[in-house]
Amino acid sequence: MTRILHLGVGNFFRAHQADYTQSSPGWRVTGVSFRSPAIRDGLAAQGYGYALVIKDAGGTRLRQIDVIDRMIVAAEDPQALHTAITDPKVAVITLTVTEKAYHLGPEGRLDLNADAVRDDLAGGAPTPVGALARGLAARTAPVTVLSCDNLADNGPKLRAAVMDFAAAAGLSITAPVTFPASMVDRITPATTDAIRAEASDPMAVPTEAFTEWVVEDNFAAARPDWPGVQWVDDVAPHEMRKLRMLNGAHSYLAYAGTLRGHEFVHQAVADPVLRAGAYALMQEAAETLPETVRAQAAPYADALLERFDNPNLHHRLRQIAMDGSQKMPIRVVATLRDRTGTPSPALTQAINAWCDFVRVETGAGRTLDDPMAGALDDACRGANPASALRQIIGAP
Ligand code: CS2
Repeated sequence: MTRILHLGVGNFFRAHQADYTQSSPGWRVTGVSFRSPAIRDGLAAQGYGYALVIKDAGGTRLRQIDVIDRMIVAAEDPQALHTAITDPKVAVITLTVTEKAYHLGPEGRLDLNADAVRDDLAGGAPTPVGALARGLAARTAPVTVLSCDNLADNGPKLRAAVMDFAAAAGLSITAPVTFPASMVDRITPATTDAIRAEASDPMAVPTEAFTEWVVEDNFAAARPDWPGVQWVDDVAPHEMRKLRMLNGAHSYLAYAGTLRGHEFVHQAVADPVLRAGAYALMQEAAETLPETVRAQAAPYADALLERFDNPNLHHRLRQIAMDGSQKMPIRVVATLRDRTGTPSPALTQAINAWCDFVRVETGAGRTLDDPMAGALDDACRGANPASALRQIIGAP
């Protein structure tokens, strides 16, 4: 059996990469949580299997996933994580640790001053990047490290972060390692009690029927035969299409929708003002895409609206609203910058919606679910909140 080591066993991994691996005989997965034992405990109590609750407008289908057979909680047992990264039976290391866990500075390099990174360098709790740097430095067998997070150029960015950590820690990585880029897509809400009851499974994961995975074909060792994956030389155009159109529109709907009193994506996108705003944002984004994917943009926008309309998924706007300081630069600001000199009312409106959301939340005394909550709060208390907030996300 060849192994995948997956860092960050949240709902998204369990709905997406684990589902593809379920249909790839010969591969098993070791899952890693960094801090909380909750997912390990929940999965271990039922032999690591769980139900995917797949919902589209037509109804619900259950699919049992049982590719995970071991879990490590890094905070409890950092040595077990280190040993797993060095294990020659592990041919692929995948990651879904969210944007903020890369600790990237504005230049796309590792922020060596981030608290978690400093702590890790000083021998404290392992971060994903630090654990990879240390483990890869101790490894000899070839391995592929595959980022599955919503970042542009996720592979090269992860590689840069790992190399920066290794340099700062005085480590050298000599094993053949590649860091292909990938674009992942499947809308996956948080699990609710209703979902657990529906599947009679406390660890069930709700998701949509649609799924997409585009992967750079640059593997250093064995490559799973994941069915349905599009293997390409250059992921960037696909990543831009998805981040700027899907995630950009999602973030707009999350902020503007919450401000207009909606709770779920399907409700926000049924609001004519927001539907028009989301569609216009997708069109502005489409105009920035490379020629190779331009023709796909119009049908893609229509398909996205249909996916957002899914009345059975109950995707909470507040889930998408999390970590706006990390998401807005990639999903909205980068698009706006590429359009400098061209009017971009929909993208501008999305930035205004985020600023208004942050101001309303902090004004109401609610702590933002964002790694920059402190700085955002300070910005709101200053003399010119709108400009201070825009500065934080690098908006023009
Ligand atoms: C969402 C994404 O929470 C969010 O920020 O925009 O998780 C989105 O659902 C996925 O990227 C879809 O593939």
